[in-house]
Amino acid sequence: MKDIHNIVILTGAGISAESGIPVFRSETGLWEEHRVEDVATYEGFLRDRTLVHNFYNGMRRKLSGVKPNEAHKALTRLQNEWKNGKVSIITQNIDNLHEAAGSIDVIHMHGELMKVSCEKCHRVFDWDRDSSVDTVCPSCGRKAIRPHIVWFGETPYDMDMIYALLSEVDLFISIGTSGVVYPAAGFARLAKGRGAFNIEFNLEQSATAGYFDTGIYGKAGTTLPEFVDALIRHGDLSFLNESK
Ligand code: BV8
Repeated sequence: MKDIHNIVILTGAGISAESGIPVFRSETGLWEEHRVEDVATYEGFLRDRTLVHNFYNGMRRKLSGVKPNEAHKALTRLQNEWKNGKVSIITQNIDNLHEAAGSIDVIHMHGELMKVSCEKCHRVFDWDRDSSVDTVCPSCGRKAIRPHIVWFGETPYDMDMIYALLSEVDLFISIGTSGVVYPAAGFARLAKGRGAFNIEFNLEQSATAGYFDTGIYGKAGTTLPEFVDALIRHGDLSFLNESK
């Protein structure tokens, strides 16, 4: 089993499920009663800005009552206690539960619910209240505020940094993602190409399970803390063989 130094973690909606935030892909295929193309594309925003502002206002209001769960806290422990290299967290989630659990330098590749940006001056602002078509940009004064969210067809944030992290990863861990949305779903293949050991934590096999050396299936709030504490204790993955 190879030496483990740099760890890269990718999280999806599944890590926040036990905190009470609904995941994206459910049986209805709807997303909080809306069609994805109406609320998660720029075209949808152009068609009905008020609908989209209110969609995210509703999510943002709910976030104030949501707490990080044991899976988020386990990643913070790993960041604090892993001494053999870097522990980087890349999330597809727009909630702030990694930060609320104490994790640092979290890369929000699909944006953040608690931020808005200006379509004119492109500045980004912390935002904990509702936004609308009448919201005035605190910097340039124009009514051009939008949710700071990456919609389908838009370029995810910090991709250069993400590719740099994946070029020197020894252990790639994916948690709570269905492996459907790219480019995030392609990270396991990139890590594998770098020679990393890949592990997925999910309820069931993701669409990209084939790029993982092993999967640990079950609720991340239970499976992840056990794994993280064993990894910190051993400093490597030898315990995985023992548990087989
Ligand atoms: C881009 C913001 C170019 C909104 C989101 C055809 C084929 C392939 C790709 C494409 C294609 N056509 C277009 C594309 C590209 C497209 C894409 O991938 N489409 C898919 C749908 C086919 N991607 C894009 O447009 C992206 N941009 O490609 O730009 C580019 C490329 C490279 C470099 C530069 C530029 C932009 C995508 C971003 C879209 N915005 N969100 C918002 O959040 O409000 S994506 C949305 O889906 C969320 O961000 C979410 O995080 C993400 C992924 O979903 P998951 O997190 O995986 O959630 P899901 O519900 O699917 O799964 C949850 C999983 O958790 C399940 O597996 C479940 O089993 C598990 N689970 C549940 N409970 C638990 C659990 N696991 C453990 N414990 C539990 N308790």
